[in-house]
Amino acid sequence: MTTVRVPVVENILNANDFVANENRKIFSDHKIFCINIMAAPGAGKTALIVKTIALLKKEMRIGVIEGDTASVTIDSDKVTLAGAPAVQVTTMGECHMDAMMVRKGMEQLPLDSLDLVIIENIGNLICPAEWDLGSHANALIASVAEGDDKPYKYPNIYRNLNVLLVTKTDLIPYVEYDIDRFRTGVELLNPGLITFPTSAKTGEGFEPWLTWLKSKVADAKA
Ligand SMILES: Nc1nc2c(ncn2[C@@H]2O[C@H](COP(=O)(O)OP(=O)(O)OP(=O)(O)O)[C@@H](O)[C@H]2O)c(=O)[nH]1
Ligand SMILES: [Mg+2]
Repeated sequence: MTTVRVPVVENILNANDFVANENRKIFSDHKIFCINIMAAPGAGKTALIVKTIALLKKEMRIGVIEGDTASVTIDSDKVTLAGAPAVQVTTMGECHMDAMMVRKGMEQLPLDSLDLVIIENIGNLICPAEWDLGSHANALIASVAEGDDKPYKYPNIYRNLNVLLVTKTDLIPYVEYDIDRFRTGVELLNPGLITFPTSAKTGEGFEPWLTWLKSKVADAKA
């Protein structure tokens, strides 16, 4: 059987990339650094975002675009409570966000008064990998509770990343997790990928992650 790339799918992706490039330019024109955070459901995206806001909000202004498959405000409420403006974008069951959804979210954020925009993508290790949202960086959160074999089983999402956060490191004593096996799998797919082991529960590992993020925000201002 031969595999053909269906033209209509290609057109949709091309249209998405066009809007994504516009989004990136809008962020850049506002001197905002935008990061797209992807992960499996429950990996700890919101917990990491909330902790990051708590530790950085005195130094910079952060806005969040929260993607969810259903119209619930559970995550955006947590972000608002942490002290950052949050916009809820509902994908109506779709397994990923696209650039148009991000545009709608951007339009509701006070871009003139922000330094950093964080997008929390839909919890999924397959669909989000295909879609450029117009961020400046793609991040993946891989919690230790998911197991050390994920780079081998979900390779695509690891290929187009700029930064990787290994989260819930406080759980390592309680789960079977070989960080060397995990890192070997990542290295095969994305050599030299910058990786930060962190725990949103204990705060362990946040310092290097925040230093990296602050340097990106500073670069966006230059
Ligand atoms: N022990 C531990 N638990 C964590 C950590 N980070 C998050 N959790 C817990 O993991 C669960 C899921 O965390 P969330 O931050 O909601 O995960 P998420 O990726 O945003 O989930 P979805 O948005 O539903 O895909 C919650 O019960 C958190 O308290 C961590 O570093 N250590
Ligand atoms: Mg969440």
